Amino acid sequence: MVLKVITYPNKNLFMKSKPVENFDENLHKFLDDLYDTMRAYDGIGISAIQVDKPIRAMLVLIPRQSQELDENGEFIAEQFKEDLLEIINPQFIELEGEQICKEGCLSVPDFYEDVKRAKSIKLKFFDRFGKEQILSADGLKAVCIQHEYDHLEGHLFIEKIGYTKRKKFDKDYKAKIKELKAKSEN
Ligand code: QAP
Ligand code: CO
Repeated sequence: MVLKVITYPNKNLFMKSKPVENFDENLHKFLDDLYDTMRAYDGIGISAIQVDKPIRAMLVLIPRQSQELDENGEFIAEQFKEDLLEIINPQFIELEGEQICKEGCLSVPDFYEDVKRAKSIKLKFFDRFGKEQILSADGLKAVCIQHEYDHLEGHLFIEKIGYTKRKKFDKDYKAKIKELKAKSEN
Protein backbone atom coordinates (compact mmCIF):
# COMPACT_ATOMS: atom_id res chain seq x y z
CA MET A 1 0.00 0.00 0.00
CA VAL A 2 1.40 3.37 -1.05
CA LEU A 3 1.40 5.96 1.75
CA LYS A 4 1.28 9.74 1.45
CA VAL A 5 4.65 11.49 1.61
CA ILE A 6 4.68 14.70 3.63
CA THR A 7 6.65 17.60 2.16
CA TYR A 8 8.52 20.66 3.40
CA PRO A 9 7.51 22.90 5.20
CA ASN A 10 5.43 20.31 7.14
CA LYS A 11 6.78 20.75 10.68
CA ASN A 12 6.61 17.01 11.47
CA LEU A 13 9.71 16.60 9.28
CA PHE A 14 11.62 18.41 12.06
CA MET A 15 10.59 15.95 14.79
CA LYS A 16 13.12 13.55 16.27
CA SER A 17 11.99 9.97 15.62
CA LYS A 18 11.66 7.42 18.45
CA PRO A 19 13.43 4.01 18.56
CA VAL A 20 11.50 0.98 17.33
CA GLU A 21 10.68 -1.32 20.24
CA ASN A 22 8.54 -4.07 18.74
CA PHE A 23 9.86 -6.02 15.77
CA ASP A 24 6.45 -7.50 15.08
CA GLU A 25 3.97 -7.97 12.24
CA ASN A 26 2.84 -4.34 12.46
CA LEU A 27 6.41 -3.22 11.81
CA HIS A 28 6.75 -5.65 8.89
CA LYS A 29 3.52 -4.38 7.31
CA PHE A 30 4.68 -0.80 7.77
CA LEU A 31 8.10 -1.52 6.18
CA ASP A 32 6.35 -3.17 3.21
CA ASP A 33 4.15 -0.08 2.78
CA LEU A 34 7.20 2.17 3.08
CA TYR A 35 8.84 0.13 0.29
CA ASP A 36 5.77 0.48 -1.96
CA THR A 37 5.84 4.22 -1.28
CA MET A 38 9.55 4.58 -2.11
CA ARG A 39 9.00 2.67 -5.38
CA ALA A 40 5.88 4.65 -6.31
CA TYR A 41 7.76 7.93 -5.88
CA ASP A 42 10.97 6.63 -7.56
CA GLY A 43 13.15 7.14 -4.50
CA ILE A 44 16.46 5.51 -3.58
CA GLY A 45 15.92 6.18 0.11
CA ILE A 46 13.04 6.95 2.47
CA SER A 47 12.58 7.24 6.20
CA ALA A 48 9.46 6.59 8.28
CA ILE A 49 8.99 10.24 9.26
CA GLN A 50 8.44 11.07 5.57
CA VAL A 51 5.14 9.19 5.75
CA ASP A 52 4.39 10.94 9.04
CA LYS A 53 5.47 8.05 11.31
CA PRO A 54 8.19 9.22 13.72
CA ILE A 55 10.03 5.91 14.26
CA ARG A 56 13.74 5.23 13.63
CA ALA A 57 13.40 3.19 10.44
CA MET A 58 14.67 3.82 6.92
CA LEU A 59 14.95 2.03 3.58
CA VAL A 60 17.85 2.41 1.15
CA LEU A 61 17.72 0.97 -2.38
CA ILE A 62 20.86 1.60 -4.39
CA PRO A 63 21.14 0.32 -7.97
CA ARG A 64 24.18 -1.84 -8.66
CA GLN A 65 25.61 -2.43 -12.12
CA SER A 66 27.64 -5.52 -12.88
CA GLN A 67 28.77 -7.44 -15.93
CA GLU A 68 27.70 -10.97 -16.63
CA LEU A 69 30.70 -12.89 -18.00
CA ASP A 70 30.93 -16.36 -19.52
CA GLU A 71 33.35 -19.10 -18.38
CA ASN A 72 36.17 -17.48 -20.43
CA GLY A 73 35.58 -14.10 -18.86
CA GLU A 74 33.95 -12.77 -22.04
CA PHE A 75 31.24 -10.16 -21.73
CA ILE A 76 27.65 -11.46 -21.98
CA ALA A 77 25.45 -8.67 -20.65
CA GLU A 78 25.13 -5.71 -18.35
CA GLN A 79 23.14 -6.54 -15.22
CA PHE A 80 21.17 -4.09 -13.15
CA LYS A 81 20.47 -5.22 -9.62
CA GLU A 82 19.62 -3.40 -6.46
CA ASP A 83 20.21 -4.06 -2.80
CA LEU A 84 17.40 -3.22 -0.38
CA LEU A 85 18.53 -2.25 3.08
CA GLU A 86 16.01 -2.08 5.92
CA ILE A 87 17.71 -0.11 8.66
CA ILE A 88 16.19 0.22 12.12
CA ASN A 89 17.59 2.06 15.16
CA PRO A 90 20.92 2.85 13.43
CA GLN A 91 24.08 4.05 15.17
CA PHE A 92 27.22 5.23 13.39
CA ILE A 93 30.40 3.48 14.49
CA GLU A 94 32.66 5.26 11.99
CA LEU A 95 32.41 8.31 9.73
CA GLU A 96 35.51 8.95 7.61
CA GLY A 97 36.66 11.30 4.87
CA GLU A 98 34.57 13.68 2.79
CA GLN A 99 32.57 13.58 -0.42
CA ILE A 100 30.22 15.96 -2.17
CA CYS A 101 27.12 14.56 -3.85
CA LYS A 102 24.05 16.14 -5.45
CA GLU A 103 21.10 15.22 -3.26
CA GLY A 104 17.35 15.38 -3.54
CA CYS A 105 14.53 14.34 -1.21
CA LEU A 106 11.01 13.00 -1.68
CA SER A 107 9.93 15.58 0.92
CA VAL A 108 11.52 18.47 -1.01
CA PRO A 109 10.31 17.71 -4.55
CA ASP A 110 12.17 19.00 -7.61
CA PHE A 111 15.11 20.51 -5.76
CA TYR A 112 18.64 19.13 -5.95
CA GLU A 113 21.84 20.54 -4.48
CA ASP A 114 25.39 19.52 -3.54
CA VAL A 115 25.89 18.40 0.05
CA LYS A 116 29.15 17.49 1.82
CA ARG A 117 29.08 14.21 3.79
CA ALA A 118 31.45 11.54 5.10
CA LYS A 119 33.01 9.39 2.35
CA SER A 120 32.75 6.09 4.17
CA ILE A 121 30.71 4.91 7.13
CA LYS A 122 30.35 1.97 9.44
CA LEU A 123 26.90 1.46 10.90
CA LYS A 124 25.30 -0.72 13.54
CA PHE A 125 21.55 -1.29 13.16
CA PHE A 126 18.74 -3.81 13.54
CA ASP A 127 16.94 -5.64 10.75
CA ARG A 128 13.16 -6.20 10.69
CA PHE A 129 13.51 -9.24 12.95
CA GLY A 130 15.40 -7.31 15.63
CA LYS A 131 18.72 -8.94 14.73
CA GLU A 132 21.77 -6.69 15.06
CA GLN A 133 23.72 -6.01 11.86
CA ILE A 134 26.98 -4.24 10.99
CA LEU A 135 27.47 -2.54 7.62
CA SER A 136 30.29 -0.67 5.93
CA ALA A 137 29.43 1.58 3.00
CA ASP A 138 30.90 4.28 0.80
CA GLY A 139 29.86 6.24 -2.29
CA LEU A 140 26.16 6.80 -2.94
CA LYS A 141 25.07 4.19 -0.39
CA ALA A 142 26.95 6.04 2.39
CA VAL A 143 25.47 9.38 1.26
CA CYS A 144 21.96 7.97 1.25
CA ILE A 145 22.27 6.42 4.73
CA GLN A 146 23.57 9.74 6.14
CA HIS A 147 20.73 11.63 4.43
CA GLU A 148 18.11 9.26 5.86
CA TYR A 149 19.77 9.34 9.31
CA ASP A 150 19.33 13.12 9.30
CA HIS A 151 15.57 12.56 8.80
CA LEU A 152 15.51 10.45 12.00
CA GLU A 153 17.10 13.39 13.83
CA GLY A 154 14.59 15.85 12.33
CA HIS A 155 16.92 17.39 9.76
CA LEU A 156 16.65 18.01 6.01
CA PHE A 157 19.45 18.33 3.45
CA ILE A 158 18.43 21.93 2.71
CA GLU A 159 19.86 22.83 6.14
CA LYS A 160 23.29 21.77 4.86
CA ILE A 161 23.52 23.95 1.73
CA GLY A 162 25.20 27.37 1.71
CA TYR A 163 23.44 30.55 2.85
CA THR A 164 22.99 32.04 -0.65
CA LYS A 165 21.68 28.77 -2.09
CA ARG A 166 19.30 28.40 0.86
CA LYS A 167 17.90 31.93 0.36
CA LYS A 168 17.29 31.21 -3.32
CA PHE A 169 15.66 27.88 -2.43
CA ASP A 170 13.29 29.52 0.10
CA LYS A 171 12.23 32.11 -2.47
CA ASP A 172 11.71 29.63 -5.34
CA TYR A 173 9.98 27.03 -3.13
CA LYS A 174 7.54 29.58 -1.68
CA ALA A 175 6.70 30.76 -5.21
CA LYS A 176 6.12 27.15 -6.31
CA ILE A 177 3.80 26.40 -3.36
CA LYS A 178 1.82 29.56 -4.08
CA GLU A 179 1.47 28.58 -7.72
CA LEU A 180 0.30 25.04 -6.82
CA LYS A 181 -2.21 26.45 -4.33
CA ALA A 182 -3.61 28.87 -6.92
CA LYS A 183 -3.98 25.99 -9.41
CA SER A 184 -5.80 23.78 -6.90
CA GLU A 185 -8.25 26.58 -6.12
CA ASN A 186 -9.29 26.94 -9.78
C1 QAP B 1 18.06 10.65 -0.65
O1 QAP B 1 16.25 10.78 -2.10
C2 QAP B 1 19.26 10.85 -1.53
O2 QAP B 1 12.70 15.72 -6.07
C3 QAP B 1 16.95 9.88 -1.31
O3 QAP B 1 10.79 14.85 -7.76
C4 QAP B 1 19.18 11.52 -2.73
O4 QAP B 1 15.27 9.19 -3.30
C5 QAP B 1 20.46 10.36 -1.14
C6 QAP B 1 13.11 12.11 -5.61
C7 QAP B 1 20.31 11.68 -3.52
C8 QAP B 1 21.57 10.52 -1.93
C9 QAP B 1 21.52 11.17 -3.13
C10 QAP B 1 13.28 13.47 -5.48
C11 QAP B 1 12.11 11.66 -6.47
C12 QAP B 1 13.87 11.12 -4.86
C13 QAP B 1 12.52 14.38 -6.20
C14 QAP B 1 15.42 10.37 -3.09
C15 QAP B 1 11.52 13.93 -7.06
C16 QAP B 1 11.32 12.56 -7.20
C17 QAP B 1 14.72 11.41 -3.86
CO1 CO C 1 15.02 12.85 2.24
